Amino acid sequence: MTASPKLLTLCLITQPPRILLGMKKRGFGAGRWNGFGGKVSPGETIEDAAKRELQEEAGIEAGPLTRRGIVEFRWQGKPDVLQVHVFHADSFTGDPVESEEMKPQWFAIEDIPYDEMWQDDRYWFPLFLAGKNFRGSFEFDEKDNVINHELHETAEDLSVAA
Ligand code: 6U4
Repeated sequence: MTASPKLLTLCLITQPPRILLGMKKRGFGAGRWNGFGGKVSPGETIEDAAKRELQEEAGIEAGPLTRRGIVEFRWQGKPDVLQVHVFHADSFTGDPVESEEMKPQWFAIEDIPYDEMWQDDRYWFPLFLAGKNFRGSFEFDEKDNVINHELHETAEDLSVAA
């Protein structure tokens, strides 16, 4: 049986030629570079959660956020489904600061450290970076290797709440 998906956010700031990523220091995904985000709290909109997590983890306030992708993750033999809503901002206020959860760092977009990120990122980041909207679904084995995936660009306006 498939459980109802858990809603999470992931926020990426780009200011070409650079992108802001954070090293996750603890909890789920620790040791990987990623965007900033986490679980949507009860009663909170997904976009408000994206803003809150960016503030909590990187100490910055997002400018206008655009939802660009919806990606589902599942693990072989486990019922949980994570539905991650991927947001983009190209402006923010404040200076990125290290939090208990994340260590922010700017990377050149051409040097994104895919080998130290979730494996799915190398599939959908190119669509994200090309300005496309996308939907996808990834299945991992117990070592977090991608064993199945589906990914497509979508013409849907994802900025409108589903
Ligand atoms: P709180 O409630 O703050 O403890 P938090 O622990 O921050 O929540 P967490 O760690 O569950 O939330 O959030 C996980 C973060 O990792 C979210 O931003 C979504 C992201 N994430 C999860 N699986 C991912 C994957 N396969 N690829 C990816 N990001 C993923 O790029």
